[in-house]
Amino acid sequence: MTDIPQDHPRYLSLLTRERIVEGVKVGITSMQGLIAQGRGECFDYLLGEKTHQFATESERVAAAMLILAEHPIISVNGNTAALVPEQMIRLSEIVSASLEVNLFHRTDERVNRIIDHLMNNGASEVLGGKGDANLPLSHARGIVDKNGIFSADVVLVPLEDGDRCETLVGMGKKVITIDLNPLSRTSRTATVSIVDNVVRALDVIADAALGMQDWDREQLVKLVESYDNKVNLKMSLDAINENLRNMANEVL
Ligand code: PTJ
Repeated sequence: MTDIPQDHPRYLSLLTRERIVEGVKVGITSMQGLIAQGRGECFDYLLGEKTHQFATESERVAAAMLILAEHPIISVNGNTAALVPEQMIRLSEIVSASLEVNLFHRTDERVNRIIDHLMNNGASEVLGGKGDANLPLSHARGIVDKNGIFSADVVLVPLEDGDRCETLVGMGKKVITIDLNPLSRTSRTATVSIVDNVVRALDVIADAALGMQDWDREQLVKLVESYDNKVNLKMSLDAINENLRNMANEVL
């Protein structure tokens, strides 16, 4: 990995980039994952590279939804495996969710490498290796585990490509997404769309879930029911607009 000096003004962003590159080198992340990361970086820049209040709100609702779920699953792809393995494992333990590898650019080799990578990072079980059920999709993201995503009631899908999110919602599941692009089909079709960087979002969800451990079911349901995803998405676009207006004013 390239040595990034800690005093570099873009240290965190460059470190994240290095992690993705390393993921490609060791066969965890797809080449297309590099492009996805670049698109994400661009939206993060427009958002001011911080977790906004609207994101914290959707992250809290995601936490409540995961706690309420009977069979929650955290879906893992090549980007999240490279960027946030420990955070995904931590969240899965706090909300008692299973981890499942589900890839767009699927090869059995990469699925197994990601499973091994998560196990080496401390996961006790990782689904996705069986691929014994199919979602109604014409690409490899449709290959899932019967006792995993196929039978889940709530699925957290960080960094998605749209199709599967729509299909899962169509199957009656609640879908929580983490996607820096509020305009993506994923963000527009999810039940809860978290417009935040996955490297920041997962710990916010996990910490929120820890803070809700004493809550009763009624309180959790109330929080989930008070949430409006469309209003939240609008707030993210308003934040980008305002940020751009401020930056334009600074130029002159
Ligand atoms: O590992 P695979 O084969 O399953 O492939 C994974 C990728 C991500 C390559 C695949 O799902 C894909 O091509 O996704 P897209 O269509 O490029 O969409 C990825 C979305 O994630 C885009 O809207 C990006 O803005 C967003 N994104 C990228 N990096 C981050 C992000 N969102 C949050 N945090 C990030 N770090």
